[in-house]
Amino acid sequence: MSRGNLFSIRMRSAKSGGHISGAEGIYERNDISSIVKEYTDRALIHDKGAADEIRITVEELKEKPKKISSLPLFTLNTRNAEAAKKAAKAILTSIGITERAVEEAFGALDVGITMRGAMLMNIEGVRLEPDLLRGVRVTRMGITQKAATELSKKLGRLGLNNSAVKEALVLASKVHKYRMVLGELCISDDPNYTTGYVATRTHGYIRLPHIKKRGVPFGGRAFFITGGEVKDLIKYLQITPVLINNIKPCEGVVTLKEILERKAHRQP
Ligand code: PML
Ligand code: MG
Repeated sequence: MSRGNLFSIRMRSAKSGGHISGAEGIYERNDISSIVKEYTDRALIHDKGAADEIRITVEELKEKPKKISSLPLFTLNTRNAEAAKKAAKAILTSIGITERAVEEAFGALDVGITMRGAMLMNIEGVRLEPDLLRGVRVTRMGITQKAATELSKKLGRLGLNNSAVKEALVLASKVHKYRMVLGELCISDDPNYTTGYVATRTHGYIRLPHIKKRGVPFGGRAFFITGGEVKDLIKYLQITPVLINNIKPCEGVVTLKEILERKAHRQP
């Protein structure tokens, strides 16, 4: 990704007005037609049903992307939704997010509405995004070809080389680069995808298997944020182009205790 201008390619699809899927990346001009095909195919065969509306945006970036590393990735051995929630709570409260906020986030992700974007919550659980129905969609992020190959290799060793993991890791890595964001909770809205994650700058990206029961067609993301200008944060999340060019370790299954203890040895 060195020569020529870069393009943000974004897709979102809907059925009867409801959100079905989204995908996003930063690519070179030569890749545009194959990516548009890939995103269209994906929208047409989604587990949530075939979309009746697919919107694809191809836009040249006016700004050079900021290059960042991915968050390190871990998986916990959570066996059911209760264990996943307990682990999410332990990790998120260890950095100052209140238990109430984590409860609020789980509650809001469970009401049966899938927002297009993420919720923004302060550490007390108060919603701060200007549009409570749409949320804030993170856009203009991607991964260099070299880093993508490296990530596929590392995830492949763990049997995790799929687009759900890769795209969520890229998104979370962009989000957590911004200091105002303390933590994230994500539950997939795909009915067949039951692994969610929490992320923080100190702990990394921690996958939580069985966070929801198979067949549940809703989910979403909550970002827990601390003091600062919400409009600057939204501008960063939506507008600032970010490219992952370095991959941090991707580890297999670890214990919650290890995650909580490792925190102390990491640079925030
Ligand atoms: C989604 O795209 O709906 C969210 C995917 C979360 C991926 C969690 C993981 O397996 O790491
Ligand atoms: Mg999804």
